[in-house]
Amino acid sequence: MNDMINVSYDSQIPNNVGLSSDRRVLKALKKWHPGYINWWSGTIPKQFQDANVYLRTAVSVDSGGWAKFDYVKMPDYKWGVLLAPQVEDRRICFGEHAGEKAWQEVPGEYRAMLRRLIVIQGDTEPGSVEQQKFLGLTAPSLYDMRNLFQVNVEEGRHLWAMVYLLHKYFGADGREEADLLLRRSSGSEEAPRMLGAFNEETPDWLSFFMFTYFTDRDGKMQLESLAQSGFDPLSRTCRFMLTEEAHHMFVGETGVGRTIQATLNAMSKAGITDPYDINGIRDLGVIDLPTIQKKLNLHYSLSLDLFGQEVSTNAANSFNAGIKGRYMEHRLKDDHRLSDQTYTIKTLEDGLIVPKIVPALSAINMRLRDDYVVDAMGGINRWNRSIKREKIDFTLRLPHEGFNRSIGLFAGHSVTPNGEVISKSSWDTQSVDWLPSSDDASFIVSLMKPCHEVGKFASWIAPPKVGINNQAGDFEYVQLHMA
Ligand code: BYC
Ligand code: FE
Ligand code: FE
Repeated sequence: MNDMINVSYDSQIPNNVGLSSDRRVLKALKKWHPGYINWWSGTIPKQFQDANVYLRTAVSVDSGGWAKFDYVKMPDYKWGVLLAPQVEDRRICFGEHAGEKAWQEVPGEYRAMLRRLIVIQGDTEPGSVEQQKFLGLTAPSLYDMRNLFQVNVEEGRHLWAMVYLLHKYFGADGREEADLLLRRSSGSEEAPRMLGAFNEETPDWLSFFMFTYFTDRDGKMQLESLAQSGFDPLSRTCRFMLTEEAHHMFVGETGVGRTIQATLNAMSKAGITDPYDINGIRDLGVIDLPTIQKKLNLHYSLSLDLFGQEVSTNAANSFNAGIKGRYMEHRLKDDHRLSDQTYTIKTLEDGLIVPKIVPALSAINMRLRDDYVVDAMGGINRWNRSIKREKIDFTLRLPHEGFNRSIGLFAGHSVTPNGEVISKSSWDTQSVDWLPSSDDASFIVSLMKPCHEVGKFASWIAPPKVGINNQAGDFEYVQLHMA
């Protein structure tokens, strides 16, 4: 059993899938590797490729201690193929195959469906690195710069994880898809990334924190539901990815939290109690809370789009097939087939938002999104507690699910953050109050001055409470100037 846990570094690609004895896949991955390094070097600016970054590397899949921290140059990072240990006699726990043995190979009838989901998952990972590629240049501290690069190398590893599945289980078309994953590019006209949110810009660090809070959390929910998959290698790889994902959301939650804290500290010092004294607050070199709310509105609504249509036959089919389950499927107490159950969604009828009862099977995407909203509330409540502690009269809120949507039942409609349906012309005049305006954007960008001095932080963000791997406050997380 131990060889399932220990990682083999005997070949170029650290792995616990016995790559060295799988000549065919090893060869395919070695062929793919230069293209990957080429993509990485072309994405992350050169000066950071040469820096020593204090990174964690996955060295085992043992839940007790899977990571090792050390200085690494990013192009030398060991992007490995790591799957959670195989569970003996694992059974499919939902859909029409419930109770059957999990598949170790791809069932022919589900090949296209599985490949599509793996490709979509794989496509988001490099997409996010591309979106974040210039942020190193304006990092508010070396601590934050290190966190950015940690997230980036792990998203790179998640791409490897999907590419491994494509090479191992999907033959020639899998190889072709793996190549295409390096060919598409975030925001590109000709070959954009597959899902909307991964073609948006991440122009500043507050966007990065909102992205890792809201969009990486979609990643968590999608990985959780793929971790339920009857296709065992997919399940195992997603389970291990989830251990890394937790840190990405930590970076997001604490990043937004520290931004709020710096604002509160500056307001208190200057004796400002009105959170809407925008100019007074901005003059202090911090981001006012209403603007933070607008950034939240934007990234939340973009992330809701990632759950797909509220009513989806794709989702029903992949649930029936045992390919993609619900969040925590194994803990749910029902028949796990949903043959005659219902689920309530919201829809628009005659300009009003009303509840609608639909077959539960068709509402799998909606259900996952509802679970996501609950999950996303935790951090919001903690941010609000810190605002309350300073006695500032302001509460951050998640906007209505219909706000600013491009996918699903609300796409093409104008819905306020409070859930009021309004005309297109009212939207056009009022949306500057709800989404970052170009003025907001240029103000935030004006704060994005690099702060690369050891132990120092930019004005707009408070230092973290604890260091990475318990390092002291003056730890040099990134060594930029090499002798
Ligand atoms: N943008 O029936 P529907 C992460 C398409 S994030 C553009 O609802 P389905 C990460 C859809 O493809 C997690 N197109 O589809 C986070 C379909 O097109 P076709 C990524 C969209 O399949 C941060 C059509 O509309 N993983 O890991 O039920 C950093 C009908 O839609 C969008 C996954 O998403 C969109 N937003 O649901 C790094 C898991 N939404 O095929 C990484 C795998 C829908 O009819 N993917 N469409 O031409 C899935 O499970 C599903 O594909 C989706 C969509 C949930 C995304
Ligand atoms: Fe990821
Ligand atoms: Fe992530």
